[in-house]
Amino acid sequence: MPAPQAVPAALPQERRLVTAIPGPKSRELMARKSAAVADGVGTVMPVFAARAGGGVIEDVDGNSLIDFGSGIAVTSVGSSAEAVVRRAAAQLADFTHTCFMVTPYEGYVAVCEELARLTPGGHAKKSALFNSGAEAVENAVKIARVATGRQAVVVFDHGYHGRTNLTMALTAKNMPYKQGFGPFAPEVYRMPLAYPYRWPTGPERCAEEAAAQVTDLIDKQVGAGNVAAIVIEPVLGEGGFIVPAPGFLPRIAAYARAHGIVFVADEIQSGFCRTGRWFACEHEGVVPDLVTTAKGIAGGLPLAAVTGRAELMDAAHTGGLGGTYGGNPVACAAALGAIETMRELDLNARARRIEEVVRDRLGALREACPAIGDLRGRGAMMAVELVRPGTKEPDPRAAAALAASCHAQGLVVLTCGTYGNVLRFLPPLVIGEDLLREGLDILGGALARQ
Ligand code: PLZ
Repeated sequence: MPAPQAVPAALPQERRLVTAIPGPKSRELMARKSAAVADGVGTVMPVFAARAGGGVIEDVDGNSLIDFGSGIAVTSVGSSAEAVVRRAAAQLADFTHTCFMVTPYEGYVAVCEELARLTPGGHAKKSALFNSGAEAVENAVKIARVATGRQAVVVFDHGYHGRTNLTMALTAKNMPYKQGFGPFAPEVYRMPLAYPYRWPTGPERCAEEAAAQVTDLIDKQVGAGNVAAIVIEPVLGEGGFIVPAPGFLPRIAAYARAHGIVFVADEIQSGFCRTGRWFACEHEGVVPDLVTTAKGIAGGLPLAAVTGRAELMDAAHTGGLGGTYGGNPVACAAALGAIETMRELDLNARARRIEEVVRDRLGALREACPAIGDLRGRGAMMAVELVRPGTKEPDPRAAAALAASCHAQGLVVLTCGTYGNVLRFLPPLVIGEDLLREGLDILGGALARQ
């Protein structure tokens, strides 16, 4: 079998601007969007996609944009990656759906076998498949509750876990995720996060002090014996690409273990090679009881999973977990193609190389640009936090202006962060180094003009 291709041959890997951004066809489609699509569904750029692959997105006007977003960390193997298309197309021709809960199929089982192999820890593992990240997180909480007989769920400042009712409650940020959508699910307790850049006493003691605060708050306010699960992103995504101070995750995991609490790593954004390891927990040797995955798992098709200790996963009664489409056969075929691509092309190594290039370029810029308060991240999950020069005061307007300038020059970048002042870089892991450097040059130019 030929090795999976990184990049579709038919899609030139170049930035090419042939109209203003957005072009006339995108403007026309935006007008139709405004008339037909609910205003609550926003878009980062008013540009409509026609084709995408490798490190580029081609729009309906023939512009080719450099992609530093991967559709929010989804197309790690590239959009329409060869092995994803090949396997999904074959599955489409065979059958599109039977419902795994009615007449099962091999692809679902094969994805669960891969998840058992790839997620951290050598213990016996099982999985259940779902459609979205939020659904996976909800199910992790269901499993932790039924396994422990406890109700409370502990989450963290700056955490993001989804937009459904329970996951809105788990998510930290009010606007835009929660405002007006309550009441929220009960028994959710939010704890301080070891955020090195903003820790009051500085980064050195951050892990230890934050972990002490968390365990003290749980003990005093919740009672460890009432906690079913601690849910945390090993590298925080929407909340600002925050890498918790080293030592924080292992301390929290140890506390969970000591008190019979299920430690859930939400690896929906950080998983599947994004940070240069299969899962971000591995950077600190943390073995979670349950892992939630989605996004990068299936090369762009909707698929999500909860994977974990077999005895926990088996705690729910038969029929207690499921959903009509969970583990759709086409999505499972795509996942097997995506995982094949990650292995064959060693995308963990590519993510680590992307980190090197980004740190090299933006690290040099940092000296000259006092608006960059922090440069952080792991692998191909990197970000700059923008502040008013000489202070740590968040500057969301600078982030928005920089993003707009990049967009106008054909570079897709996203913002994030509790204060909206973080620019994040999530290129497909298969992006060519020339395109990566060109994108960083655009960004560098925009930062220098700040
Ligand atoms: N957990 C860690 O990053 C999704 C959200 C985009 P779904 N992040 C992108 C938006 O504005 O809706 C995410 C995540 C982490 C859970 C989720 C939720 O995954 O597939 O969007 O439901």
